[in-house]
Amino acid sequence: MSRSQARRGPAGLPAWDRCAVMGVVNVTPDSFSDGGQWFDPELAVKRGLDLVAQGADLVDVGGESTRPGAARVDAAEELRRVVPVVRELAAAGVLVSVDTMRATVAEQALAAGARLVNDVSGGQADPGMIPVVAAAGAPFVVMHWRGQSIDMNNRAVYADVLAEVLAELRTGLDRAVAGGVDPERIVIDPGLGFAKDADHDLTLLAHLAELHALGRPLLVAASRKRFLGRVLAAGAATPPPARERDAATAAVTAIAAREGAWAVRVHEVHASADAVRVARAIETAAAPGGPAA
Ligand code: PMM
Repeated sequence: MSRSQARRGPAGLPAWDRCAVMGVVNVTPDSFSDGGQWFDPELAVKRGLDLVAQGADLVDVGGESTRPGAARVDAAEELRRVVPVVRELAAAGVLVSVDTMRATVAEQALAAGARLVNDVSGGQADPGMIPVVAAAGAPFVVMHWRGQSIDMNNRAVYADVLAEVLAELRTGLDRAVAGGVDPERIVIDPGLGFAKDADHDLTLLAHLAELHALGRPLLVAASRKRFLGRVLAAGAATPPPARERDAATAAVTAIAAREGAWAVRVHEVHASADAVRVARAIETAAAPGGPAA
């Protein structure tokens, strides 16, 4: 599959001629990367609009932290956090994605104007999710996931991480399609940091192009994650904090764009928006009849 074929997005969303940038707004008190910063709904809406001004093509709104060890929030609280923010951003013309493992949250967020359901469990956490997504005809992210965050690090055991993630993603895809989700609307995601240690994440990034074997658009969400902290620590005991990992995140964005990812999911949009545009310009230059021709 060529890079531009691989980059084609899911049915039901606009098409971009480059890797898209999904900005993150976590309406949570406790996310590892930005916990508490956008917990107030007004600030969360403002943040979403700022991310669009910085070049985000979509904004992913979530109300539940999935950091390793995180406990779940209840559904009522998640709804209270997410739905008003989705509604306001959608009303302002923002293309909104909802980051949730709960069918009720997905359903109400779609009714409030969300256009994409980003479920880190790929429909495994809530048996109601796939029917809701199928009935709504919504684009759906199926991420590689082995269980809830509370103990996911215990599941970071692989003989061959690439082969196992590919096989488990294929199972996730099949599960969604069997439940009535249009395959053309499915996006896959290797789930960096979810039941994976830093070496697993790096191995998956080294073989991103092989994930195109699944024939679906690819979302890469490396932003500020632990593996970047470990790389940047370069052997020192303490990694830099999450908010000091944005340049490293933009480096992954450039690589993901080069490898034909459909989109990257990032907390700080500016540098990644630049990176995807530079990657696109280089791709154009490489094509026959490129800019110098
Ligand atoms: N990671 C987080 C949250 N949502 N969604 C997808 N599709 N892929 C991911 O890797 C992913 C995600 C955790 O990061 P955050 O708490 O900083 O948002």
